Amino acid sequence: MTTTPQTFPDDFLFGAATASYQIEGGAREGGRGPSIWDTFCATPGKVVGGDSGDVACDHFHRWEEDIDMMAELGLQAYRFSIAWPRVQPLGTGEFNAEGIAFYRGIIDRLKSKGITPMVTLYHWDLPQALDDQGGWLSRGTVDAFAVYARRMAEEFGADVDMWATLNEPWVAAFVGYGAGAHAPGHADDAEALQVAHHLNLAHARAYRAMKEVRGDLRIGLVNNCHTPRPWDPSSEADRAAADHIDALANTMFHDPFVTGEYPAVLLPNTAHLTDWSFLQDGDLEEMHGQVDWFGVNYYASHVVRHNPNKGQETTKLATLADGHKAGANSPWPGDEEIEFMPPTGKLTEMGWNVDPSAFHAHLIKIHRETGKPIYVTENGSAWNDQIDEDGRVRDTDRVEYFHGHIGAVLKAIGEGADVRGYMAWSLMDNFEWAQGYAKRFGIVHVDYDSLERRWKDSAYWYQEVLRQRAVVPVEQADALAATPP
Ligand code: PNW
Repeated sequence: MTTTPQTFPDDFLFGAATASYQIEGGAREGGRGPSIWDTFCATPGKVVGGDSGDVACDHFHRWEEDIDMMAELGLQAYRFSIAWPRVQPLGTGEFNAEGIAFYRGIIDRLKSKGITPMVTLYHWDLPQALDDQGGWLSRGTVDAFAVYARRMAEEFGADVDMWATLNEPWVAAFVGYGAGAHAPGHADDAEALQVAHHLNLAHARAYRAMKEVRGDLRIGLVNNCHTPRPWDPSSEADRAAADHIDALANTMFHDPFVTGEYPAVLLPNTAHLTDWSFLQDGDLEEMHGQVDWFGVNYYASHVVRHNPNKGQETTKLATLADGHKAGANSPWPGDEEIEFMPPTGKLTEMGWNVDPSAFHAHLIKIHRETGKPIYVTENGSAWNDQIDEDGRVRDTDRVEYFHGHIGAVLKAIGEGADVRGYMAWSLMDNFEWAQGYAKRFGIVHVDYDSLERRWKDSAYWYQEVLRQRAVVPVEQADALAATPP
């Protein structure tokens, strides 16, 4: 019999997360080179509203006040990413001193406020020059990434302990090269599988390179998770469908680092799409054991079933259910007979469901399957936020979402899962990739004309969570926001 504790452990880290391309702007300043997202955004029809990260939240110019705001919120940690093309414009060769100085400033200011930096090396903004040479399809990019990672450890390793190599390789590979809904916009199942493998190899080589600089860096890999449950648990075919999605979404991005193997179903289930000749002798050995912790990004849950008659309509549903544009290409190689059931219940602006119990189950699963420390590196939701006449953003839906999900983390900890931190997605509204600025995930509202930041009710509520280190009741949000401390 386990009971859920009342408060979070003393060493549990509460914070918030962002990513470089989503907040920085300054796309052509400070010597930054172009990235695949600059190119993708400039391609008509790829991003809602033709939006781009050219200005975004203008964090490039406002980072000092943004960090002051983090301190006011009471964040203990801040997860952000380094834009590779800002520190190494072409992805190979010369590093850019101005870009390195920008992140040096951020890290120093965070530390001066007692905020622990958690640095992600790759949150999807690949230098365009590398894409011109094949991007993640090429092993040249894998090796370039390790060189970049080593240099970042040399520059910042004395001040930053917590590092994540890649953010969500599933999205980078299967949405970027499979569904074509993210940069670089390829739509090819075989390519997507090759890229997924190369990303895993890139993590392993970066891990080793950084450990050579400082052996006690804590280096993790951040995975988004899908929680595919079989529609009919008594159906073997539905269970196999769920296993296939679990292999692509989750286990292929942690098993190699834990057991040195890919999940058993992965190669047979995709053999009709690729011969896997990109998986070379020694690759899995290189990956084995090369991780200190896993990041879990959780948003929503999924139910899948086997459906041999799946037609165009359900393919559309499958992609829509994951928030992607309806289109011919799915981000799930080998899903010819797998159908994602439409989400039910209250849906967020992304069309995603709200399911804290699946989050709890996933934390337990990752704990059991990997035995590694876990950090929740992203969790949050997009809603149709409105500024009221009195200037408040009463984002009660977001408070409820956080309440349920932070509660799920505490429950998992009570049951023995080694969860050591929680980063809310996101610190502020920002560029939501293919959805442009239309979807708002922030606890802080951003006015994209004035670039003014305004705390939503959820920010005041989260501030109180951090103060009490407990799951503050939803009902208190209104009073907390009405009379800020
Ligand atoms: C994550 N899916 O992206 C990213 O890490 C963030 O940059 C992003 O803003 C956030 O989640 C909200 O979308 C995802 O299709 C994109 O399952 C797509 C999926 C999951 C996460």
